[in-house]
Amino acid sequence: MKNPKNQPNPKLEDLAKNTLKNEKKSMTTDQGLPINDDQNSLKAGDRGPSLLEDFILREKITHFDHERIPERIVHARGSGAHGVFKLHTSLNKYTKAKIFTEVGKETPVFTRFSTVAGSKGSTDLARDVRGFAVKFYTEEGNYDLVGNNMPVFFIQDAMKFPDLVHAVKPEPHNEVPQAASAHDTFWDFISLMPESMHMIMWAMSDRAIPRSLRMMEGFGVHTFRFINEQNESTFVKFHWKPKLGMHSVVWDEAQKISGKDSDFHKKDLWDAIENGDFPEWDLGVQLIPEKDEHKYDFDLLDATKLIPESEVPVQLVGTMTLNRNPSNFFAETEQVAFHPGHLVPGIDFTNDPLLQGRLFSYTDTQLSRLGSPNFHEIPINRSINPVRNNQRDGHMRQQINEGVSSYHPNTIADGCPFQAMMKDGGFHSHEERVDGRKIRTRSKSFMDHFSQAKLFFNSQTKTEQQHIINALQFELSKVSRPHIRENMVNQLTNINMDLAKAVADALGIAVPEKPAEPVNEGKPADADKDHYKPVVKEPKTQTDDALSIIKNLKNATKTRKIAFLTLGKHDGKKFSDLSQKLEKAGAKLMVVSDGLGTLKSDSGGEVEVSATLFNSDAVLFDALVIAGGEKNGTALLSKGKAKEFVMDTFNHCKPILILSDASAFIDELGLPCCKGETKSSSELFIDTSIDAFLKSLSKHRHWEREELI
Ligand code: HDE
Repeated sequence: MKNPKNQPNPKLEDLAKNTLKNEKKSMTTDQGLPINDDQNSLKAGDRGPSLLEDFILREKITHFDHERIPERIVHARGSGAHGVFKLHTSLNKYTKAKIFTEVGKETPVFTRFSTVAGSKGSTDLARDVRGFAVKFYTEEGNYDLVGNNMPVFFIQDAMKFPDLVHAVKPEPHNEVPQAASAHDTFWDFISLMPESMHMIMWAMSDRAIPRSLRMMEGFGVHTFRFINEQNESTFVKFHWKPKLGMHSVVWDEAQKISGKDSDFHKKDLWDAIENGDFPEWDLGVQLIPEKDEHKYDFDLLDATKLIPESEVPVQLVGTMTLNRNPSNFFAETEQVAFHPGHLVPGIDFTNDPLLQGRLFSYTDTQLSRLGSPNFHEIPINRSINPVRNNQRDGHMRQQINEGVSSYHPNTIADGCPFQAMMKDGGFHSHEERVDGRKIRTRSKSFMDHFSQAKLFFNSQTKTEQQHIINALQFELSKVSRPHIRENMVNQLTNINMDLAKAVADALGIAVPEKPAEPVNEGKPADADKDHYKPVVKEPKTQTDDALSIIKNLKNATKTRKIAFLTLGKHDGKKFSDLSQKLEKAGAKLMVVSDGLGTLKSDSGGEVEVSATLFNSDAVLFDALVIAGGEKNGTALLSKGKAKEFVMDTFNHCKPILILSDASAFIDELGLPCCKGETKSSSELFIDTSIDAFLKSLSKHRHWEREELI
């Protein structure tokens, strides 16, 4: 099914009004004057100087000169899509927000995924947190859930955000490295901030290198509040769970994809939507009654903590489907302005000091990025509930307010616009009781920095733990100042001694016998030392399976891309069997050869080549089929690129299917699993039947192969 691209989502006609199709009409200047010559500037004589009078040239060049707007300070690189959110379970006991109470209701959404550290043109496959921001266009106004693909954050208080971002961004003297945390300033900062340790476990895990934006979870991160009709509050954490399950790439693959196709995620999302494979996520909530605020061994206001799903299960309430690509990247994905403070009645904040700071930052940043307090009038940001207030004028104002009254109260306009009663949807902040001293400090309940880092590490499979170790080894090996590496290893000793030792060994440094005294420089100059002393303790829950990707594998083959590598005549019957079975499983078989065009099979049939060994690469596919036929085997062997293709697929633990007798080729490559063994024993890693191959495809990767590499 093709995406019905020109059908706007319900209630977004407003956006559509601003679109301009390429019609068969003449071009005009910005003033609507038809242009006769768009090729030549106005000159004094045919070889003479250009004339200042040329208003057409000046308008065109001036507009061009001003095409760029400042990129986002963080989350600059993004990919967006339109869709709908459909509720299947009412939460009306907890919230009056209509998006979460009216079962069956479809709310239009625009979702933007992003990396955090890199600039707008940086690679999609950076090891990084991913932004996961959803704008719900509700009848009660826009609601933005501006989250990430990891449920916790690096810091506890907004005050430290500029420091964190300065540390991870390219170093200021030479603007290096781009979109990478593997450098001194990042690890210098982190090694002094034990509160970052839990997030570091996530950021060094495979979550930071997703296979696809469609295959990652999303989280609201902070604890929010739901408010019901009785004005009762319930704490809530938001989760997005991808229907395709989670899937990540390996680090070597990520680095290669960054070179081969740095738009890998952007294109993957776009293509899936164009092909009608609409990505879907279930929205889940963890609900915590107000009375349980202090029940946990961590503070609900601390954004470096999650609530284990084993303690508070996630209840799924609805599904988001992304079903339409933007028509114009700049107009929609670039100009969309999210803000955690874009709320609807029934949802409110908590006093999480990270969230509180964000409530200031997002409007402020739009002012410099989009240039005007009228950024809400840009089509992608418009509320579908008409905007009526006494805010006026400013740069690029679109709305034409009629009448003479621009104040409230008034009699001249019959008191309009009037304030909405709460029963009619007027927003009313939750009346939380607050009294305290004016004080710049952090609650003592925020000082346990290691227990959830331990919980995360303990909850991973051996393979995933090894990936975390590998990531830390890689990152810290790029740090040039030895003391930073040592500081970091010392912090790691408080998470897990084996982890610290494995990292230290790779860095050639000694690891302390027992956990080192954790350093905390994230404290005021005159701080009471005991107050800020990190509490090192064991997590109450020892493991939580929800934290592992591998333990939550969904047998998903849908939208997987499989390379069919052939250079000679392939077995036509096997090819069609295979492509039919894969198609049934929702996967796509793509022929890779040494040139484009069509290839003949041994039975005379023809197949179209999708990619070549030179314009593509193994890292851009999920699995590999090596076509059979003796000639094919010899031909493959003669190509270094073909060998590299197979080796990479093998080393990245992806399923490989060898059709009939390409075995000479495999023997020659000397893949560890096959060396000196008979062909049949190699089945452990290389499947030989289509059904077995499909099964291994749904498992994503053969991690056991990593031990052989
Ligand atoms: Fe953001 N963040 N952030 N952030 N953030 C921005 O807003 C900020 C934080 C997140 O696709 C900026 O429009 C502060 C946590 C996403 O457009 C800026 C703090 C989480 C996006 C900003 C945080 C996020 C942003 C930059 C610490 C996960 C991209 C451009 C108090 C819950 C949204 C912009 C998009 C973007 C500030 C921490 C998520 C500068 C001050 C925690 C997904 O305003």
